[in-house]
Amino acid sequence: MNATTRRQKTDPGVPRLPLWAAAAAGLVAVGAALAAGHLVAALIDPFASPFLAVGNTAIDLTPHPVKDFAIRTFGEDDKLVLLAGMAFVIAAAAVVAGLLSRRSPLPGTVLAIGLGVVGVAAVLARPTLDVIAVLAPLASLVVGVPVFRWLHRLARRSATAGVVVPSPSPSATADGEGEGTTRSVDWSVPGLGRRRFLITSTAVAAAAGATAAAGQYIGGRVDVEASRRAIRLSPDEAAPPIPAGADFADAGTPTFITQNADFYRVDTALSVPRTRARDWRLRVHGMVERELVLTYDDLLNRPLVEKTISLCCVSNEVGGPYISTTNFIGVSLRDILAEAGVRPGSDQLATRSVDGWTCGTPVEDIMKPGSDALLAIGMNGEPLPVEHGFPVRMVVPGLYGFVSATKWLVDAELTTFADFDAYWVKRDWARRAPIKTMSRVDRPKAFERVPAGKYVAAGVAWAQRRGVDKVEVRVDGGPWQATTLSTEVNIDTWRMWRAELDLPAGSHTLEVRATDRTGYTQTDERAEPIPDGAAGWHTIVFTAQP
Ligand SMILES: Nc1nc2c(c(=O)[nH]1)N[C@H]1C(S)=C(S)[C@@H](COP(=O)(O)O)O[C@H]1N2
Ligand SMILES: [Mo]
Repeated sequence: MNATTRRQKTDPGVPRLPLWAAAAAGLVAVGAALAAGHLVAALIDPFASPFLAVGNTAIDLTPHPVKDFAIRTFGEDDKLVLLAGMAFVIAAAAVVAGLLSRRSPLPGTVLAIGLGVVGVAAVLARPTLDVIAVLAPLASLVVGVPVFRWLHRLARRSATAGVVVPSPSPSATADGEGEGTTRSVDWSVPGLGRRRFLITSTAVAAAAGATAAAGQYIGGRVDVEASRRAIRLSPDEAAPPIPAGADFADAGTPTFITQNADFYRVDTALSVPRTRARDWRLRVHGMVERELVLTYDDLLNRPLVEKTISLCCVSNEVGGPYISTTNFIGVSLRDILAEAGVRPGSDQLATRSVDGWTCGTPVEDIMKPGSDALLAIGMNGEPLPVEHGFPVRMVVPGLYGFVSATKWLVDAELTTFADFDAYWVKRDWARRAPIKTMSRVDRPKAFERVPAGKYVAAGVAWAQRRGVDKVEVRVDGGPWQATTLSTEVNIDTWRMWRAELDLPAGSHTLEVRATDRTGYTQTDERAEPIPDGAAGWHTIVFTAQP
């Protein structure tokens, strides 16, 4: 602090910072704060990064219609959109705070402290973070506030550089010599202060970038891919080979087995949890005769079975894409619960992932003979892809993913539906959600133009645990006509259909409905995905051209 800054404080004519400098000071300081927090988080727990913690809390607090909209609109990019949106909001707040601080650094300081407090609260609110994780947002605070004030001071000098400063002797300002020059040294050369501010803020921004990158690198150093690559899975009981004619991919349906890279993904994880197989433990506890703690090797030492299963998401709209089919490799969850000994009265298995997501599954769906409920460790011969739950996830055929398919599984507690509400149940989704019998048109696509005359329409249907017995279509509300079904693989997978249509030129409507093996036929009564799955006939409007 020199005579200059002291005088500016008392001088009512203190010049205001240029807009760009005020905005830059706010932006760079907030960037430095987030970067510092990200690096410290990497050393403790990557999930403690203030940016991620705030994002995760935002996801948890988002009202479900908005979340639903995000999943529907952005699909698998929903998280990217959220992160980008958060970055935008934080940057905008930083710029606004900077602009409000053109005279005094107070508004920016208040914002920096406010952001730090939000970060601390977000970290404390994460169920799976240790208290020590608050060091990360605290690091943001400790860096953000002083950096802002420092940049502000520099910017103020640069602001003063271009204005006429009252000085005891005008010549002193001009030549920088003699009595009274100490207070004009910073702006004796117009533009020097501004250049210094530019250089400093650019350097701080670069350092922040490097710090954030270091945090990203260190946080990702748990080499989960190496852990995956080291694992070889050979099931003791392989799934029967997929028969010829199991799909009509040449007519426009998906392939029967979904490639791992194409398998739909739905979860609340902003950054994918990374647990090495050797670090993985599952605790089975609660209403059991004896607690179990299982390691990955324990699973490998059990009989490994392979089951072909179609998994689908309750947030799928009628006609939506969130269903995929894979050969899951895993161990029988029924056997594990039997070993732990489920105590009478327990009707819910509450499971939790390493990032704190929770799920509740009816015990009876797991314990039914032949339930095929799995602790899955593989998909299509490979260890689970990290985004699909590596090292271990749950799969229960016949139930939507949100009540059965916990990824990155670490905890399983036998409890009751009366005593525990899982993540989505707290957000108004159903406690119990068996998959509804459903069918979808894949060809033609909505509003497609197709040649008039003979035309092959095709799609998929599913009714896990029951099996698909019949799929019918109708054109323009006419009579329902039978379709040809693909070879059935098992009752827990989708089944493809194809139908030869004769289309006059013009605009048409195509509707589809499936009948499952209990004899139930889908009705036209529509239901929204919330609370327990969409219902109704998938309807396509398209045009046949002569
Ligand atoms: N840990 C965790 N597991 C989860 C979820 C989640 O958000 N977190 N989402 C569930 C939902 S809603 C579905 S539909 C399935 C999707 O599994 P997939 O992403 O492998 O297709 O995972 C389930 N398991
Ligand atoms: Mo889901």
